[in-house]
Amino acid sequence: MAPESVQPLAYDASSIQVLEGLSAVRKRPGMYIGSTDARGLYQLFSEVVDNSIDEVLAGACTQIDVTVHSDGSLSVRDNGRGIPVEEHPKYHRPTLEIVMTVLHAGSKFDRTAYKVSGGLHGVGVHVVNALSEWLEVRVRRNGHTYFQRYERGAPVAPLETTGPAEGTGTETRFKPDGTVMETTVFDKETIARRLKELSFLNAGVTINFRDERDHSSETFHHAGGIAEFVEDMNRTVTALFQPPIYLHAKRDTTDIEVAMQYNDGYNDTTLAFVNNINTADGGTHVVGMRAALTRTLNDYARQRGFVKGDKEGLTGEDVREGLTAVLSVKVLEPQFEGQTKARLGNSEVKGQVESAVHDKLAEFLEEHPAVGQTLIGKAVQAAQAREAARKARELTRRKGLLDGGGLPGKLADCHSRDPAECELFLVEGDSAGGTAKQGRDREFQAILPLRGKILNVEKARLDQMLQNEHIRALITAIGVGIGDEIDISRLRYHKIILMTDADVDGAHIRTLLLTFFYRKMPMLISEGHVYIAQAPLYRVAKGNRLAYAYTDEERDRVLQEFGGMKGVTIQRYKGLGEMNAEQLAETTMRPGARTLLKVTVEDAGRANELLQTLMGEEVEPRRAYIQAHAVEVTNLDI
Ligand code: 0RA
Repeated sequence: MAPESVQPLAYDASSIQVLEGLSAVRKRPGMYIGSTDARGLYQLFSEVVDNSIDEVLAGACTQIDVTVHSDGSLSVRDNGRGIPVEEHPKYHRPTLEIVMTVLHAGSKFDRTAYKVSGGLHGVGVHVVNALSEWLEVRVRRNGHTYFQRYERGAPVAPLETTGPAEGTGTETRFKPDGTVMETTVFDKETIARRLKELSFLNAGVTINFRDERDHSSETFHHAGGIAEFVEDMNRTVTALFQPPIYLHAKRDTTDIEVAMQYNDGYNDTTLAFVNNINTADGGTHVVGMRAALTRTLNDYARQRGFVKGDKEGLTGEDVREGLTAVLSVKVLEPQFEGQTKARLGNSEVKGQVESAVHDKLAEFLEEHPAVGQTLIGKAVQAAQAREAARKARELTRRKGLLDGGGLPGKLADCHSRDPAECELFLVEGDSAGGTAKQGRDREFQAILPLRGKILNVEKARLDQMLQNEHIRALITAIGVGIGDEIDISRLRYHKIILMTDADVDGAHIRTLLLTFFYRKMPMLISEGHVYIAQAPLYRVAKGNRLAYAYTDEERDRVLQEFGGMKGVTIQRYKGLGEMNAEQLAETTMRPGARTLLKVTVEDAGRANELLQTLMGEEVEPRRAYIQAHAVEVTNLDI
């Protein structure tokens, strides 16, 4: 049966099933997309884009156009094969309609080998449809253009053929439904960042992004794939060799790609992806890659006499010092684990990645001895520094600093010993620290004042870090330890709250602290223990009425509520220190009254990148960045 001859919608058994499915999604959106805030909205965008990316993975699509329209809708258009419109064998309706209303196309049609499963990934475009005020799909296939419109997930008319078509492809345009979604405004930067990432991960695809709201557009295309990704990540630092090492191999059905380059810094920045999904918490693929790196470089170093036979070898930390890498694997049936489904669980993948990376890296080093020498030189230096760090740590332990034995003198601890209810405020400056101490609830709120500049951990090794008084106090107060010995079960406060001034210095300290957590205690962030306190910018009073405003817009709203400027006093807080204890408590610290922002891994990553650019050695990108972002830098909003 050709789709044109499908009868008008009738309320038969299958359409009732559709409506029930839709109302289940609309009743509990969180079950399908995690939440209905900006994150949930982003899931809707991801779902639609990932479907087009699946066509790229199938080798059937070369271009994707993403547009945020001025009416608030978003469209994704691809030149893939087009969603099938032919009658579905089971449902006796056009497959397109079934995909849009019931089925999870990715799993039921097996159009590509690599698909995603588990958690929030790949829930099906019918979920997007159910959460949209309207959705329109256009498919080009068999020389025709097909069109169908849905409202809140239900078709408003049968699939129609609207005219002839050249080529094939799918375009989905949807407007998120404000009655079920808390947020309906797409965030341009988040979308652009993901599209750029996808263009690196899928070498050769062209992704055009247009935002009609500000008439901007950008094209992402990277023929060099993840090798260019690594170059981009290293653009603000000094790379030790050019171009990045690129390895590609298959083991069984798993496809493995690695790009890596070392820089003269000390950190390991490895981004890992499974079927184009970022696995921020690592997993078996990352474990396999690390094992391969350690084994291959140790073999190489011994064979060439860089490490003598009886000497202890290079550790994993040694060979990862200054490493920037992207690992991208394609796995047939990925299992995503952990609270945020950001860790790969498939046990077979470890051995596959280890074998592939070992073989290909050994081969590469054979053929590029100069690069091999550079790598080993760097790792041997790291091993020497590790020895120095161990000595420094032993010294600190003897002083009782790392085992919680002696808490730092500056810490005003709380009474409770139940970490789940305890909060640690990291406060900028001794004076604000004093106010916070008076304003806190000492039962469960602890205060640690931090004065002056915190050490930039981007530029310091562990031994140097441990010589810094602030860093030592921070580590001791938090309780989890540092380096290889980190143990999150010893966390003393489940909320660690950054409370800094709303000025440039405050932004700087916040960026440094976020970088510290991102680099040295990343699980505190990924498990949601790090927060930013929101202090008010204004105190607005009129007669016996009083309000605090956290933004300029809020201040204007308050002024309107108060009936204008007459008799109003506005105080602008330049720092936390200008508030008294009661004010600070009631605006910023007391649960119920305050607003806390939970820091995400992405927030912290951005802080880290910003810091690298601002503090990095490469002058040119720093100058360019400061010129381009002059306003934001003074108004850092993380
Ligand atoms: C099922 C089967 C085939 C393609 C698709 C779905 C498909 C889905 C989407 C979603 C967005 N863009 C898409 N492009 C294609 C394979 C059809 C065939 O073999 O012709």
